[in-house]
Amino acid sequence: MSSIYETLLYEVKDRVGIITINRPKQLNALNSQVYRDLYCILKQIERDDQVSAVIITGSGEKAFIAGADITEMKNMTANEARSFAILGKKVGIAIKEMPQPVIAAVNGFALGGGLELALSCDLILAVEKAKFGLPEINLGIIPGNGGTQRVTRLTNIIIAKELILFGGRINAQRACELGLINKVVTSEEGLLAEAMEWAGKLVQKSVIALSLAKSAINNGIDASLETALSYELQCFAQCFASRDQEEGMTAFLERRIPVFKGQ
Ligand code: CO8
Repeated sequence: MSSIYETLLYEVKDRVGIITINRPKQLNALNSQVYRDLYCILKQIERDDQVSAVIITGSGEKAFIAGADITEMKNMTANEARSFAILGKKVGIAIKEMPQPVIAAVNGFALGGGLELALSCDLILAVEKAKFGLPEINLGIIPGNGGTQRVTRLTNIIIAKELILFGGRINAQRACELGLINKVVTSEEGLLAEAMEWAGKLVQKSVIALSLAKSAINNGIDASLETALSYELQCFAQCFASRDQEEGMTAFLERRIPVFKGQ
């Protein structure tokens, strides 16, 4: 595995781009450089038609990401904190807007900005020992990269308040029961294999249909039902401008497996 990025490792395997946050000594804490590197790699992948799905994971055995980097944040002014949060927000928007689905493979602690990054992804798998939480309140701050909003939307307002006001941790099983993550993987070694299996299923699909489905869900969620249904309708119609639609339906009628080309 090689990388031109200071804080990340990146490799492509079977059309799946695997990004590993690589600051194991700091439990992969997110400093400005990580956010900048993540933004650049995501923008690079967005344009890469050889990559049809993405996995984000953390290096080392302990943590996915133990939050934003407290050493860097400690002496920030309010203006500097705003600029830092804007960097994080750009990463979330890049994940939302890229056509490829992004899977978070949570290999340990996913705290603060780490949980927020996972929740920006499309799907989340976690090892049994993973711990989730928004401990910002214990540092005299609040979540700043979507925690107050995404946790509330995925669970409900009182669960979000429990997690954010107490700043405690929950285990992977509870996170799954609350609807914060998709699946708990029992063996630690099996996490990347399972993430690759999920990604492997996704790369068989039409990247156009995947991106339109992702867009309809992500953009519809915050709109009124009427507006969201109109947007879904447009996305549905847009599928019919693709060869993949023709291939999918032809393959069905010819009783064969479709070969989608992302066109
Ligand atoms: N920032 C910087 N360094 C960290 C962080 C972090 N978030 N987490 C761990 N480290 C460092 C430790 O300082 C330690 O360094 P050293 O070896 O030099 O002393 C090393 O990683 C190992 O950590 P521990 O010794 O603490 O390991 P433990 O196994 O004892 O504990 C924990 C693991 C429980 C994960 C513990 O490290 C911990 O509580 N970490 C901090 C968790 C936290 O509070 N996270 C939230 C940070 S605030 C935040 O995320 C705001 C997000 C806003 C985003 C807005 C901008 C986009």
